[in-house]
Amino acid sequence: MTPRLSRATLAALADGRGHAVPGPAVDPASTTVGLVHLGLGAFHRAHQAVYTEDAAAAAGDTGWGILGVTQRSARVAEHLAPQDGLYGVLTKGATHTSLRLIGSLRDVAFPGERTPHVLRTIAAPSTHVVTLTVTEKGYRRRPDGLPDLTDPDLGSDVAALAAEIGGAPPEQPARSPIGLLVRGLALRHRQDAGPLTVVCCDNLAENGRVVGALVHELLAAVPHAQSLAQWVRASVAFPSTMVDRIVPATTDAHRTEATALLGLRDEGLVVGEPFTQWVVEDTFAGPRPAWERAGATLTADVAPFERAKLRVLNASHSTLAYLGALRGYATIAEAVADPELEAIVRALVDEDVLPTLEAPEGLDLVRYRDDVLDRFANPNTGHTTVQVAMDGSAKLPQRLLGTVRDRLAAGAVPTAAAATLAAWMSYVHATTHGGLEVAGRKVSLDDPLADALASAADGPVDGLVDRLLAVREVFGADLAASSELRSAVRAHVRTLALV
Ligand code: CS2
Repeated sequence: MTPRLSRATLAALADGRGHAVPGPAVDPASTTVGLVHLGLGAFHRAHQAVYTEDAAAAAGDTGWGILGVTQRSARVAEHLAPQDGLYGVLTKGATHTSLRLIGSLRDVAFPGERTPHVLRTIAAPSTHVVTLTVTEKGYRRRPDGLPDLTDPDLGSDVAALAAEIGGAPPEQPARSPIGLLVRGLALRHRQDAGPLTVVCCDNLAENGRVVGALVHELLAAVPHAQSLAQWVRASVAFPSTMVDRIVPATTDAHRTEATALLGLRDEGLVVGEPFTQWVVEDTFAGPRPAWERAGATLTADVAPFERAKLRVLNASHSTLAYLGALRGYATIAEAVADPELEAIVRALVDEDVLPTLEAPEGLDLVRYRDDVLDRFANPNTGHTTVQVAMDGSAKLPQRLLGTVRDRLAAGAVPTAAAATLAAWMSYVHATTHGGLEVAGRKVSLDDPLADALASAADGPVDGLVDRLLAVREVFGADLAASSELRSAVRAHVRTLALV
């Protein structure tokens, strides 16, 4: 059996016949933790961890090791801990595959009983940055943006926070990412460990501002948190960022390919396309990795980049995911190769999205659209329609409904954007009514609001659009009341042959 990747097996390999895989670029043994990451999924490992490693290597910094925290599944920690945090990034281009190793992950934790360790690391004076990729739904926000205090996980963290502000030791297992973050901030405040920067790397519009507001709203709901809230206002920065790299789920085929290249088995392997981009608002409260030396753009204003990326790339992605899955395509590459679907996506971008955007400096939006479609067409990432289709109720408000609102406000009917909503509604209907079959596999709805959506989708099909538009968590009261939007979505649902 091929040995497992770890510091020891890697060293043995290098001493012996060696291997052709580069990295890690930093020496994991001499790196200390300076950054805590919440949400140790594949995306972080293929994106920010790579930038952090390259920045540390370029600047000769040894203080930017990462403590990666995974709350969704203990498996990630189980995969990475025996590998000393080492893992590979397999880059799948249209014509070229490469593998490199990353060593910047110094420690991995599934909070549970390691909660005190995570909180103490957030509070350590040597930690300066907390990054987050916990997905749109991970923030437990209500549709009005306030923290959902009825969420039992968040509720449990708020109770722990109140006790900790009163002097209790930080021991109760953390259950929500935002609760964990705020409890870490509370300990840092208590220990007077200095300023901190919280960098949201999720696909949320104005993500830094959103997370900052969420933290403050949460503190406003906790007794005796005034001095903590004041400290957060003065000492914690929440820059916005735009993150971009297509990172499909790792498959056994990817693992086999990586094993052949490395000569070691890697249970932490992640996969990405060659393209990668990170635009970060340069408003840090303290030190940060020299990410600009790794190719990131540090700028005063991220909003135009973020908006263009969410509205062009992510909205097109969702459109291809829903329409593609409905047509039985397994991958985004197959979906975009269908000329009818490509035309629908181009219409979305040209007719509804571009009129709502201001081009970020140096970016030609038409070219950006074409580049995005080329990236989707890469046949080797294997990014599935079903993966992108997941969590639509949390994703669409961020990537599509801003466009819809802006178009309606400008007096235009967002006919093309309505096609994406119709595709989503048809997908919700199909996946909750006996399941949808995609490439021989039954697909059911994977969404934080799955139950509510399933009951809304139930009933006479000609009322489907009305019932789904009435789901306030997704559409708010304004879009539910828009008769223009309703008719446009209905017309598309009809052409999708549902009604
Ligand atoms: C995708 C994104 O799964 C999805 O919803 O649209 O994860 C997308 O691949 C990334 O945002 C690309 O940067």
